[in-house]
Parts: sequence; C-alpha cells; structure tokens
Amino acid sequence: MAVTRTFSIIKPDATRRNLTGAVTAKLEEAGLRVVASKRIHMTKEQAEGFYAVHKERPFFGELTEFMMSEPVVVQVLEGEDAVKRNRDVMGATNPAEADEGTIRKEFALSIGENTVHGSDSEENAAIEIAFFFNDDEIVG
Ligand code: RTP
Ligand code: MG
Repeated sequence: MAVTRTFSIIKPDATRRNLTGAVTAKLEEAGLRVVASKRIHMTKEQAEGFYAVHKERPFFGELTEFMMSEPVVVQVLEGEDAVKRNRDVMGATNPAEADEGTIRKEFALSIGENTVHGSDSEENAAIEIAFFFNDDEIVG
C-alpha cells in the first residue's frame, strides 16, 4: 500500500478541552505521522471557504460558526492509505454511531462538536492541504 497524505483538523470542542495531545496520540497510534501542524483561529473567510461544499446544507451556518468559535489545529498526516486510515480511526460523523476505540466514540460531544475533521478522498486531501499549508511547511 502506498504512503499518502491526508488533512486533519482538531476541532474547537477538542482544543477547548485540552485534547490536542490525546487526539494526536490516537492518530499516531493508528499509524499516521504528523508531517505538518499549526494552531490557528479560523477566519470567517477560511471557515466558509473550507466548507463551501456544504453551503446549501441546513447546518452550514452552525458548522462555520463552530469552526471559528475557538482555535483549531490543522495537520497534514502521512501513512499507508492515509485517507482511509484516518477515517477509520475518526469513527462515524455522529458519535452515537461511532465504533469503540475511535476518536469520535471517545471524545466527540455531538454530531456538530465531533472533535475531528478528515479528508474523504485523496483528491480532496490535496485541495484541503493546499488550503492551509505551503509546501515548505510540510516536512515528511
Ligand atoms: P468531516 O468533514 O468534519 O470530517 O466530517 P464527515 O465527513 O464525517 O461529515 P460531513 O458530512 O462532511 O459533515 C461535515 C461536518 O458537518 C457537521 N455536521 N453537522 N447538524 C448536523 O446534522 C450535521 N451534519 C454534519 C459535522 O461536524 C461534520 O463533521
Ligand atoms: Mg466530510
């Protein structure tokens, strides 16, 4: 299996509860390497631009408000089949449906405050990485 990259966000519900390290530990235990990481406070432009695919969804306003409510940690993760590996350790979007051992099962508060974002395809991973990182910020 090829080593690939994915994009992750540790969301405000996690940074607020001081879970940056605990979430990152779960990612690392799952075989993902953090090759770029920064803590940012998203602007409205960043939140609305990043989630533009969801702009017609009823939860768009709530989602973007949440993502700019407090700091987040954006990361580039590297590993074998990174997109799927990350989605597997994240667990289902709704924590009530997430499997045991997943990040959302352990930490998420609700479907909105669900602790992490992870790219859903390699194509979107490349777009999302480029949205937040320059090439020279990624050290593989
Ligand atoms: P993510 O993009 O954050 O990794 O999560 P996902 O693929 O599992 O979920 P997606 O369908 O892409 O939705 C993006 C985020 O929107 C919030 N959401 N809220 N209130 C709701 O019904 C609702 N549905 C989705 C979640 O925070 C989800 O992660
Ligand atoms: Mg998604």
